[in-house]
Amino acid sequence: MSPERVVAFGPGRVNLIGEHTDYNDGLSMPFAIERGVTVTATPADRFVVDARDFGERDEFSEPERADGWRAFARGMVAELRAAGFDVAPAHLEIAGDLPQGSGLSSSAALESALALALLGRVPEDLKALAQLCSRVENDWVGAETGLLDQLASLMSEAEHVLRIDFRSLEVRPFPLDLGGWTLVTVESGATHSHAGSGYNQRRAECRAACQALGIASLRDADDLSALDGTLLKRARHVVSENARVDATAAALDAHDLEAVGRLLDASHASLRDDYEASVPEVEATVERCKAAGAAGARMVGGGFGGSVLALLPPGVVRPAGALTVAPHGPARLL
Ligand code: GAF
Repeated sequence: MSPERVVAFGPGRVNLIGEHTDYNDGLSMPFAIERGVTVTATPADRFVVDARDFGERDEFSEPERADGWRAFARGMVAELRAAGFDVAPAHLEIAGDLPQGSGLSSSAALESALALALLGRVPEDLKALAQLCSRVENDWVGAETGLLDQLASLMSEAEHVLRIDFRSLEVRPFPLDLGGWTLVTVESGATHSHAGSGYNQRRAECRAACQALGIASLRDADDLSALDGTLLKRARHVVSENARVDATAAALDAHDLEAVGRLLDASHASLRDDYEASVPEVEATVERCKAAGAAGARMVGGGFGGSVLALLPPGVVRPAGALTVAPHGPARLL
């Protein structure tokens, strides 16, 4: 770290479409939003981490295991060092305007801000950094999440969604031209944590479906007839969601936002019925958005709570509590 004070910002993300596809070698279309997490680092004798938003502190010299929010900074120091980076002790102050557990990826926002603050620079290989952030979440925090949120937080571009192919790891910016339409998120009021939700169980079910089909990943699945029950439903969601990402790209190309709305609705129905990742608060929020005139509305992120993303045609009044979201730039030093 440079001897001076470093301030780093990591944005949260919204995923336009392509949910629970990242750990299945599939397709997604996320973008970074304006809100996120800021980490201020100043040199110190040992690591002191202040979580300003909830008034808690962690202190350590060498990173050992810890629960909850403490696992992030400890894991980040350990993983950066394991990757060969020189990370000096620092006082880290964390603050943000992204509600925790809202499904807008406060975790990846924190990870990318911590990484840049501890490094004091933006490294060249952002995909490798995304993978490192993901290891922090998998191995230290205990959530078996994929790479979606970290790639979105670290590689987004203003006015673009990222079209990500998780098999090739190709990340391609794709213009998001909504004309007079707007995207909003509405918190359902049910907060979630990946480590404590059904998320890890869904991953295990996808692995079991692959085993039953004799394939390496659900990206390779075409014939699902060997499956039934729960595994059939999980695999059907992943296969149909990948197709919806392609269809959304085509609809955006054709400036057909009504079609994008229908695809958001179909994504939600699949997440609710096949992936069984919804909860009553999310259902009520989707209904509220649709009743307000949204062309499409769906749960965003891992589910089991969190926020709903809605696409509003021109002239539709934003539902109460809605936050307008648009693609912003990636994690950066301020
Ligand atoms: C969460 C995870 F962190 C992502 O990796 C992704 O799986 C997403 O849920 C669902 O698409 O945000």
